[in-house]
Amino acid sequence: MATNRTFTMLKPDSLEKGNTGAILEKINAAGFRIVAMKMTQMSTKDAETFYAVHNERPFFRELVEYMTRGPIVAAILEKDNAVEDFRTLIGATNPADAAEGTIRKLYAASMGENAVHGSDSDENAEIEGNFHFSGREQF
Ligand code: RTP
Ligand code: MG
Repeated sequence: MATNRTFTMLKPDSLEKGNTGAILEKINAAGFRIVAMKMTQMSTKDAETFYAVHNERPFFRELVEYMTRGPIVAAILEKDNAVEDFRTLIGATNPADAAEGTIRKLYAASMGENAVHGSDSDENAEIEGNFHFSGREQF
């Protein structure tokens, strides 16, 4: 995968609240091209694997419960400087700290339920995109 790609998930709270369309519109308006997308639900094992880097953290079980409780929308996005620009678009992990107009400021309830995921490096974008999508699902 090219390094001008990032990976995102619209987390279960976004789908529960009916915010899927509004969030995708923000992503589109910010100039990201969707190169893979699907609605899916992570199993406990999926979430434990995806978030393995956090498995010693006190919030790990809560995070796995949250991410598995309902469907998500997973997508790979393409744009120049995709990883950094997408992190800017979504805002800080804690919506209380997120800048005005960011997706988390607009749509996230709390640090634990923060609406969207964005990869934190080109390397992780590739790993995470390949976790959810086969090669022939990436356009
Ligand atoms: P993400 O990976 O989802 O894009 O979020 P992030 O980089 O901004 O934050 P990260 O440190 O990677 O944490 C991953 C997710 O774990 C949940 N979390 N809960 N209750 C808490 O203190 C806490 N801290 C983190 C959030 O859902 C966060 O997005
Ligand atoms: Mg992260």
